[in-house]
Amino acid sequence: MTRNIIVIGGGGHAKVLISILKKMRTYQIVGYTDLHNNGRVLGILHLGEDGILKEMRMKDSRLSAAIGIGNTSLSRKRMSLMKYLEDLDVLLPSVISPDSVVNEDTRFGRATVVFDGAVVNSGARIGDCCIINTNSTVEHDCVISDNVHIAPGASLSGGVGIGENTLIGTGSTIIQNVRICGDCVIGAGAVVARDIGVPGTYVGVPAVKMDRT
Ligand code: JB2
Repeated sequence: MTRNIIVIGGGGHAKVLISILKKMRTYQIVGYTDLHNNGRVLGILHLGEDGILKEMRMKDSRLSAAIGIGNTSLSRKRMSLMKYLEDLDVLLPSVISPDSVVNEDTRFGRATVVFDGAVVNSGARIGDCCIINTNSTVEHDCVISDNVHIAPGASLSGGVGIGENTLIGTGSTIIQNVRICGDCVIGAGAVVARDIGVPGTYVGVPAVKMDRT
């Protein structure tokens, strides 16, 4: 039986999420919420702002939502939106593209999304509200904390650990068993070969901390 789902946000990230939800055929997409009316997004209507969810939840005890905001400047907001939705008792399923590869013995938290072409290998543990973006790789036994964004094409070798709120940039590479603490930004194309224990922005090959962070 299909369930009703609301997409939170109506930008580019939401557009990709909507196309994946359509492919899954598990959910009926009722509409999207956004501060602005961006018009129809892949045919999906703007419902209004997030406040509308309270009324919708009262009418539908199994109402689900998927957070479709990936903008790095709104990363903290993703977590506060998740809390808001939890308080409303809205269901927050993980959304896993049928065109990703997710192997046996993997776990995903609430409101986590896995986009097309991503590979998540056995033993990986992924927290709440994470984005495993297009064509990224999370190898065996990686442990990813809450609100981590693995950007398109990034590659995590086996046994990597990532702390909360960290962004692993597009096309970057994290060598096996490396630990990266929370609140880091790993720049696009960087290669991280050693543990990072201090929050900040790290760029280059091998990745080094930028002075101003
Ligand atoms: O509190 C909010 C809120 N704050 C901003 N509630 C809701 N429901 N929506 C909110 N928004 C909306 O999120 C903004 O009004 C905007 O329409 C949307 C964010 O869209 P934007 O195009 O800025 O980013 P995005 O998150 O869709 O995509 C970014 O991140 C992806 C990972 C882009 O950088 C993409 O290129 C990238 N792939």
